[in-house]
Amino acid sequence: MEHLRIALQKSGRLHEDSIRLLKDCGIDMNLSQRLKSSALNFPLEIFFLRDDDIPQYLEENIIDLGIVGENLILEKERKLKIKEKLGFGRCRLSIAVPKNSDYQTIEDLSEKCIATSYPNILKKFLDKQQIQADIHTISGAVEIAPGIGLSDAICDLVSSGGTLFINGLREIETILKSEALLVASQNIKFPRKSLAERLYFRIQAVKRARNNKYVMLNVSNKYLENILNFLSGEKSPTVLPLADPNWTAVHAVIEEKNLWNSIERLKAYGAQDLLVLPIKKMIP
Ligand code: PRT
Ligand code: ZN
Repeated sequence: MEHLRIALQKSGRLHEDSIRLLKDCGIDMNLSQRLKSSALNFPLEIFFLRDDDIPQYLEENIIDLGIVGENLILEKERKLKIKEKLGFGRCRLSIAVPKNSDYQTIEDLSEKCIATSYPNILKKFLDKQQIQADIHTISGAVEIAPGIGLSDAICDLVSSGGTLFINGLREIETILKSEALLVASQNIKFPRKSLAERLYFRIQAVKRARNNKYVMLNVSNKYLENILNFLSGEKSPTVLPLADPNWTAVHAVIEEKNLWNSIERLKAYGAQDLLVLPIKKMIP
């Protein structure tokens, strides 16, 4: 039987969340095999690779799907399809300068040297801003470049900002916001294509569930209309009678990112006894 082939990062910042995503999609795998593993309950082979190699393998059709940072996809400029944003591995690609330097804006870096592992993204950005600067490509430890006199500034990934701080650097410009992406080879052939469709369906159900919460509340009938009016912008709520005929239960799906604001509004409109539950899967 033909198997779909997906590549995940072997180790590093995307490894665990990528595995968790597949597990939440109901895929069981044997993690003791370090290079390649077969799912136990889905026709899927999982390859564990360095993230840098994944875009090329996809372009060459050696694998069908991969999970990598958007930063890498934009830098490598391979022919691929972006299928899903996955909501983890969030970071930004920023330009930073020594904290005691006079550089304040990107214009101040004209004719200066910027060290980076992202020369393509940086060049496009500088061209767009019509800034002439010298790009010095290095593959790692970019943050030490100004300190050892290799460059005037750096362009590197930042998440907490701790690395910049420790190295006496300060951000002056964010070029890109990035998160992990599910990417696909441009040319997945049948029957692997229909396996890929099955996996996309599962990933979407997991993503939707992660982005929403199930809220249950009770409301006195005199305030029910307020609550229903407020929730009408969300998914249609479920309305259920309670043992006390003057009270009603309302169940609704609420977006995680607005959750606390919504709860405060619901309370203000007369909701009581609220319960917020995680959703396992959400299938339209
Ligand atoms: O071995 P392999 O080549 O697979 O791994 P890698 O070392 O190239 O990559 P890895 O695991 O460091 O990162 C994989 C992906 O995670 C990146 O391509 C990004 O999409 C994403 N990601 C998210 C990050 C960060 N956050 C991040 N903070 N990648 C790198 N960093 C580095 C950054 O380069 C800097 O050195 O962490 C440092 C800054 O972190 P803070 O928290 O101090 O700001
Ligand atoms: Zn890498």
